[in-house]
Amino acid sequence: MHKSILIIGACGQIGTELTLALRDKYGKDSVIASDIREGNSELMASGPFELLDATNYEAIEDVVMHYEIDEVYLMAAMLSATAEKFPMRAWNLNMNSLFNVLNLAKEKKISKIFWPSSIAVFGPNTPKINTEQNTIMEPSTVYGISKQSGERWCEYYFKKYGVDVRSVRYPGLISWKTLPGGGTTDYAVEIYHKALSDKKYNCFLKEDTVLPMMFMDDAIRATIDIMDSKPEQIKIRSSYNLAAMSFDPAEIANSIRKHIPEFEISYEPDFRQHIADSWPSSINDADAQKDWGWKPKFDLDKTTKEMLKQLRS
Ligand code: AKB
Repeated sequence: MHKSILIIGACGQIGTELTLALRDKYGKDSVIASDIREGNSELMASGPFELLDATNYEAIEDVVMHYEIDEVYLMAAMLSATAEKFPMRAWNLNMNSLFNVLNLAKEKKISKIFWPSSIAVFGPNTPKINTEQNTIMEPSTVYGISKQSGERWCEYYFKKYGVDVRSVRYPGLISWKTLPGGGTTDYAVEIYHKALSDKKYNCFLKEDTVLPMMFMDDAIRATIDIMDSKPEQIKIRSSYNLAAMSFDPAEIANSIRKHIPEFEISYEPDFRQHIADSWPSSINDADAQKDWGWKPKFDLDKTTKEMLKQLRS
């Protein structure tokens, strides 16, 4: 069946790879990339692109009507570290963009939505190890508050208006094509770039800060799999816990040393330490495994091998 897909926030860390993967799967003209700014040359050359502000309902509606869009992936958001600096801007972007697509679906102008949540929905009072799907959720960051509120609204729109919205709580994502921007888990990408360019890295988190992480290929596969699942398989309409691996900065440094023995890491924690300390160390994703067959493929050493290989070439 032919379908038309719109990706909002297509030029960011996830959006870039998601756009390319969906174009591979459905053909380039079926996937419309959009963002507030242009993306890298690979993305821009890969198919249609629209400049689009995720907070502008009419502009999104125009694009949806013009391309007869069926599905929207809303990847535009302000991440945890930047959101602490600009709380109101983060709230406006993260919430208004979500309401825009939820309302388009409520008005039957689109039929399916993907919206990413995050481990940031959990907070300092949440049990840290093997964090359950349903547990104490008292996020203490602006970003986390916006993601938790977003989850509540997604479930509300599903129950009240039958909106087919699907979501996962991404852990920190590690990728080589596009740099992340403004997150607390960004160190796990920067470290590979610095290992290759300088053979050393000054980490903004403490050496024993364990966080849940995932390689981008796994994250893209999870995103496409949950969207491809039958509606009755999606039993959770807020957002699914999703896990692959957990490690601290000292462990990722050791993994890098298997390839670059002289690599050195130092630690200079900043305000992001406080954010990281409020998040879980590991995640229980049994529901995603059971409901739609989720299974990760990349552990830390496999991720390191792939990151160094790709960044070297
Ligand atoms: C961030 O660090 O803000 C994001 C996230 C965990 O959602 N990568």
